[in-house]
Amino acid sequence: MSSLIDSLRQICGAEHVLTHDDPSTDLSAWEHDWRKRVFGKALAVVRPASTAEVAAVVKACANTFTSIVPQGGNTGLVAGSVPDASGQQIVLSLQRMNAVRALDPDNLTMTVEAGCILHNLQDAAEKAGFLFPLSLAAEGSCTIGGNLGTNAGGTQVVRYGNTRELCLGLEVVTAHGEVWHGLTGLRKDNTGYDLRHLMIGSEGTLGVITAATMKLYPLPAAQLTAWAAVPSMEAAVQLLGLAHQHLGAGLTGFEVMGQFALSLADKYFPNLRVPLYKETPWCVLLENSDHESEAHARNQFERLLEVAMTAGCVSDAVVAESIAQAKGLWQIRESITSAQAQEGLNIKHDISIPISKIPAFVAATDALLLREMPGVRLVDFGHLGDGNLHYNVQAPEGVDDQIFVRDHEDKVNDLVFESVSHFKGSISAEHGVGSMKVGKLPHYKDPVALAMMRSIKQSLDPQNIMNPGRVISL
Ligand code: FAD
Ligand code: 2HG
Ligand code: ZN
Repeated sequence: MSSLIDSLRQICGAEHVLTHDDPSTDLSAWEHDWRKRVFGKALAVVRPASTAEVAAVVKACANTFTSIVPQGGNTGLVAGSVPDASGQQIVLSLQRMNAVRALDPDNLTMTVEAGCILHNLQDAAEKAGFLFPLSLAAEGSCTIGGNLGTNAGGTQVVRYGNTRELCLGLEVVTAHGEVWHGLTGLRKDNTGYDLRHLMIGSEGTLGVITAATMKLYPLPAAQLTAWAAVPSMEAAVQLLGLAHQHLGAGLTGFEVMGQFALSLADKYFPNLRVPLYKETPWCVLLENSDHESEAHARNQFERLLEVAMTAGCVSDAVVAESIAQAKGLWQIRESITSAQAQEGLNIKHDISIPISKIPAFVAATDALLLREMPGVRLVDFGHLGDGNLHYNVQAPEGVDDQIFVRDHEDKVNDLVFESVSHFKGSISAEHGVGSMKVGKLPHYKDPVALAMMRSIKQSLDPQNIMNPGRVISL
């Protein structure tokens, strides 16, 4: 192996190939996942600075049958970006590849390297007078390469789609170390299979994304945020329908949050002052982006809330009066993951269900879990506008969280996934499969689809060196 490490050092520079041989180097940040569920051991952490270096690293690994775990910001929630415990896998960190290569205002695109932090891309777009709409709570540390690798969703999908919908072209290093130059920036291209869509969401199992051409949008003239108390999940779905009807393409966010999820935000972030949640089972956060004016947006919002209150699907509501207030409301929504982690280890699900079936799914699954495991606490929240719920399960009050997760994770997953399957949903709407759901996929994915996935993996990565054991087991 030392000859591989020597080659990697020649390719990237010795200071960018970190190993355990040097006792003063701490690799742990690259070796465990964000939630600290998985602690692996890397053969080396390799930090290339260019596409040519990535290609040379992959070639060197292919020559020695060494497997590669691509890593961006390491904020993934399914343990797909950290090495296993063997000490034989290299972590390929894209963090040094963080340049915005070009911004084309007439084509409404920017071409960026995979290691760019999402928040920096939002900033770069805004400085040029545009909106890059991908937005998620991890945006301060996740990278666009990771967003593409997982086809991340976030809070603006209801209007702009997932990362997939925002991507026009890719540059990819294949499992053989060749470079596919696919940064076309074209909105139409029907010259055969769309390999871009194969790579997006493949979680590092088919190749390494080194750069991407992403869509930009005009900045809206005004963005208004409202917070509504709703009496039931049925009412939240009814409000979504009204919001589509009244706001049209202006509806850029529609998030639902259950009372217990908000109580955790209140408990751990009291300065955020969570409104209206104590007297209602659910609250909804809505965003209206308007290309006319703030007054127009406010009028639309007020009319929507008036109609919703008359229909009985909103019991109370506030519309943010300032940008600071709007940011504060979004901060509450985005603090839930962290608040839940502070409450203790929990069992996460990022499921999707046809929106019309979500009320029945929640009622049935809540009842099932509470019957099977009395006292479990359900932290339900998420992107109702996309039919995507974070249906998270926390230990009963007073029960040790680590022991609860150890003893109940499998059973909870089975109960939730069976219910998802009954309601014709998906066991992962946005976080992906990683290593945490790989064993579940054969039960919930169409067998023909799974077989096609397997043959694609075998044909593009015959040595199975790209993030093996993630997404699909061979
Ligand atoms: P990593 O965690 O480093 O990697 C994720 C996967 O992508 C791994 O399988 C990795 O091998 C692969 N990968 C990384 N870079 C590349 C590359 N260049 N080429 C090929 N494969 C690559 N996710 C959502 O979808 N929506 C949310 O709203 C959301 N909110 C979050 C909030 C918090 C607080 C946290 C901690 C996470 C959240 N996530 C969310 C999950 C996570 O942020 C996303 O999955 C994100 O896209 C991961 O980006 P990353 O750069 O951290 O990728
Ligand atoms: C979000 O929507 C993320 O905030 C994280 O997808 C969800 O913590 C979670 O379960
Ligand atoms: Zn989410």
